[in-house]
Amino acid sequence: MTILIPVLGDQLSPTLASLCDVDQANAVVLMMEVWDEATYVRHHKKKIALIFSAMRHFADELRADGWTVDYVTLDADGNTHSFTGEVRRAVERHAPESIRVVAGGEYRVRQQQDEWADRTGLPVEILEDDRFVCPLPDFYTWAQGRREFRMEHFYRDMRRRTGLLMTPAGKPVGDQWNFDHDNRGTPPRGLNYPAPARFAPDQTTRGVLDLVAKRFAGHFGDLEPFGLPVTRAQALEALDQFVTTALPDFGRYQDAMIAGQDYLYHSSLSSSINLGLLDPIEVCAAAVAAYEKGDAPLNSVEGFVRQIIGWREYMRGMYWWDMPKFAGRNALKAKRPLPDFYWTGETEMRCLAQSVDQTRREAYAHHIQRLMVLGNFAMLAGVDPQAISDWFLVVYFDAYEWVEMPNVIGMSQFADGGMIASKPYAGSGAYIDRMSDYCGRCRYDVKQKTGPDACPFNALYWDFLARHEKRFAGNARMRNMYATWRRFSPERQAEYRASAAAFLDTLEPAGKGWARED
Ligand code: FAD
Ligand code: DLZ
Ligand code: SF4
Repeated sequence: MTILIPVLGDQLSPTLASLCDVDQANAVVLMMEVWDEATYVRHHKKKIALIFSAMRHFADELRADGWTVDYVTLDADGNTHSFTGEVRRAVERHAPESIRVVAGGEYRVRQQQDEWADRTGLPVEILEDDRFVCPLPDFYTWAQGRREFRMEHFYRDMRRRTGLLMTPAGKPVGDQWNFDHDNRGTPPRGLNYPAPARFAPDQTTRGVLDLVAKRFAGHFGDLEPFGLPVTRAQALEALDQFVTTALPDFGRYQDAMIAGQDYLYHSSLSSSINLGLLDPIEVCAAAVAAYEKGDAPLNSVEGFVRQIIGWREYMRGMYWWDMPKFAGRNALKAKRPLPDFYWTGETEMRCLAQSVDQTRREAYAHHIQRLMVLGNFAMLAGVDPQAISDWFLVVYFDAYEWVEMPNVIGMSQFADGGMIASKPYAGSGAYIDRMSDYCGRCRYDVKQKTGPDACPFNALYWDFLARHEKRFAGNARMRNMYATWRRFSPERQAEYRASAAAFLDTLEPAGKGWARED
């Protein structure tokens, strides 16, 4: 009774549901490098190398554990380029009686899995992905009938469900659910910033780097140097290093941005968590253990745990709750093409140039760079949400549609009309200046409001509010901003709008073919 177990590229967990309670002797694990997945958007070179290298290492580990693994490399003879084609070929090779697979993380992949029974003539068991804290049916129960969704309410349920940072009496540790107000610090100059753990490529990774250099030369981003964790052992080492060196200050400096400091106190563990190398609960437990030993303060640990069992789970739930409609949402009717500098980094706006450059080198930018620089600019400029969503999906090493899309379409662009966030994350130059050291050496003056030398974020911010006054003026959280706008004289308002229009006119649209094949 042979059973075929396809394991997808982001399912690299030894405890994966499809690998549990199976007789190894009668099972074949199928892993596939497929062209369609590497090119449906033209992912950053480093991201493809990360996924292929982690897949190859995971296959070796399964073999060492006694599994039979059929691993199809990208350039294997006869590779059909698609999951479904490879599953059919594997059925011909192994003549299994059934197929067992964990549900794909992305809507597109899940639709393909639904066709496998018809396409192979075999029974296909699709298992719930239990590597998340909140099973999807529970999320739907939570969401059903709510007039509005708020992460904070959901997060409290997740704290109760996991028991993380809860007292035996069922109260939040520290008598507060959320310590975000302590998390707005700017690091003093000259700190010794911690660096995340990085690893020299071994022979397997070298092979993948050669393959990616050859086959994906035209994709965005630098392939080397490459040092991301590609095995569970490396990911555990990176977790340990983060907890010891960066977690204590994670909370305080969570929103800060410093030129040349790519990671600051962030963990960069999203690549490992999203691949399945680390379990989200074990990551949170390591942070909570540091708090309990007195090695990290509560504001840092609570903030970190909230990102994982709060935001990460909430985003996944919202994606599945609203797909496929979510992908096409455009509540603000934005239609500007993506500016070219998102790919080239060629802009005199230093905050954007720095963030794009770092993204090109590392396939990484931290949350505030993504939200308040790269995302904020696109929303203020009225960029088509699908175009900016494609960009985010291409460029980050942790980007899979289930987490990228709600963060971009929802949180950063407000294209979902407020399902995910209660107000748009819009900020002027003053916000970026407060949270970063970018402005000091920028060609634009952050203090000037209009004119050719003024920071473009300033006029764009007011222009955005003016464009969407009807929608947002009644929003209690935006009332003060609209009160300020209305206090400006009509001439001043016109100056802001003209300054924004003049700047928008200078934007070059991106060349074709960066994100998707033409
Ligand atoms: P840390 O700051 O160290 O946070 C710890 C962990 O919390 C992360 O590793 C991640 O697993 C989780 N986390 C934090 N914030 C979020 C969030 N908003 N949603 C989901 N998980 C979160 N995250 C992705 O994993 N993939 C994406 O494609 C992605 N795209 C984003 C796009 C935009 C516009 C924005 C605003 C955010 C996006 N995020 C995405 C969320 C967040 O920015 C990244 O998870 C984070 O920057 C990863 O870096 P880190 O591991 O150093 O995070
Ligand atoms: C992102 C990605 C890439 C680049 N390549 C592969 C691949 O060759 N094989 C694979 O199994 N998965 C890959 N992935 C991840 C998928 O696109 C997709 O996100 C997951 O399969 C969803 O569970
Ligand atoms: Fe960015 Fe404006 Fe600051 Fe320049 S002045 S770095 S454009 S926020």
